[in-house]
Amino acid sequence: EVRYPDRLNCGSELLDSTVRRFGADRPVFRTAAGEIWTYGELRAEVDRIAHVLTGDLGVVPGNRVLLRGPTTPHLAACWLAVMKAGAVAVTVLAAQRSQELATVCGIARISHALCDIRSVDDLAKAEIAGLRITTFGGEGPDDLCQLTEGKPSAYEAVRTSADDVALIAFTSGTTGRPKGCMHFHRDVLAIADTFSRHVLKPRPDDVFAGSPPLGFTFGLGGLVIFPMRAGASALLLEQAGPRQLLPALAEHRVSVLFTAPTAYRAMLADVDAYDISALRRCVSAGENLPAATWRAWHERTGLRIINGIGATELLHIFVSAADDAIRPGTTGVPVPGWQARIVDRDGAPVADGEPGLLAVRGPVGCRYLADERQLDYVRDGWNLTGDTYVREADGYFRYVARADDMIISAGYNIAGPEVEDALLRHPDVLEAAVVGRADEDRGQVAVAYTVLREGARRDTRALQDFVRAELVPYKCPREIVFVDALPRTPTGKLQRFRLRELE
Ligand code: 3SK
Repeated sequence: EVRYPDRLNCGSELLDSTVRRFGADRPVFRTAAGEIWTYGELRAEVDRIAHVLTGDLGVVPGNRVLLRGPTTPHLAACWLAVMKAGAVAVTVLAAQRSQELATVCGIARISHALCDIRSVDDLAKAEIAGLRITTFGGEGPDDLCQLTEGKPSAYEAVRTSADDVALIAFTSGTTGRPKGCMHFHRDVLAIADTFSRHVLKPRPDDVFAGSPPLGFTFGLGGLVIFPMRAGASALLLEQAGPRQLLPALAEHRVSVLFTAPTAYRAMLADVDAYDISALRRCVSAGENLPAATWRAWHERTGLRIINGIGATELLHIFVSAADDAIRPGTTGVPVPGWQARIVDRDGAPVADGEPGLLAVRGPVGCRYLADERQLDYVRDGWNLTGDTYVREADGYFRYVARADDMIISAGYNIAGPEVEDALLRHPDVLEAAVVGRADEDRGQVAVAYTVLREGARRDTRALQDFVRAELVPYKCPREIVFVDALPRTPTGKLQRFRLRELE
């Protein structure tokens, strides 16, 4: 169990305490352009911003501050300043547009925004009543760069309670209507002191990098909270697609990588061309990691991907495994500090080997802001993640599907991810998504939306024969639909419901 003092400010813990433990001269953030920020420089900038927030902008503890922009040291500094000022950070994705921003601001009753000058147009267009927008990275008199000038480079963090809300993370899930998840100051540290400390085991000389943006808690944890808790540094990339990641890993000697299964798969095409010998930890989350991708990455790089399941509701990863404990094709075991079990729709435990709903509890819990869906997510103190899983006899948790993604065909259950995994073992297939189509005779049949590797031939029969050779024939997709890309959320999650709408 992780325990914290009653008075706790996570921004101060991550910054001031780390400086005390490791010194101010160590690097904390790097950029693709070669910029390096030390912990001391970061602290000075964070403290100046905190002065602007509480002085010029009149922010008081508990005010909600929207943060928006590409992944940069300045955005991270703004997040830390909001923490130290005792305000509540609402970090949104640079990809979110005016309508979504207006919805988020309405739900979270946001009073202030700190926004990268390059991302301000959509926010300004949303014309949100009562919202005070301050830009950073610009030149005008109202830009943060001007406002911080001359401000003291020391700021005493507000003595927040461990249970004060520190951030509201929005999830639209894979289906729409955003929900705001409130997380406390202690939650921010708890994800570092559970998953990062016990599974990732970072070292102060590690260099972290990855693709998830800071508006997605996968990225906030992997690129800010975990490296800073360990006294390590992070390479913050504004462009972090598979094409940019590989050269960045090589050039900056990255040792810890956070990205999604599709990125690992896409990087396989070019990975041999880069020296990624500094890499020692590869984390995959955000979506199920197909065993085929795990094996291909291992074969090519010798690295064992740390798979994990996390959720915005629970801030970060709660089931995972590292090193020799990894079993490809499973997600892993509950992270120390967490408990997990499989239940049926009434909440009763399900036997090992049988599919059911994943239920977890631990140091972080789901707390939706003013949303009745809280009652579906939390039952009897257990968080129901919406995933169907099997707990194997050895205690490992194996992903089956999102609970509403099971295909039932002539009485047989078909888990889309199992068929996708089989398709991904074919050398021509880059991405696959398998959904159900209504069928008069069978109730549903499986249809596979497939993205081929460049130059591969569209051969439906060959792919169906391949799946039939890998799986029991009733799981073979009735139709293969070839597409250029799969629909995804801005955080990269597959939107199967969009494919189902096409059926
Ligand atoms: O949503 C997810 O899948 C996720 C994964 C890891 C860490 C955090 C999150 C939100």
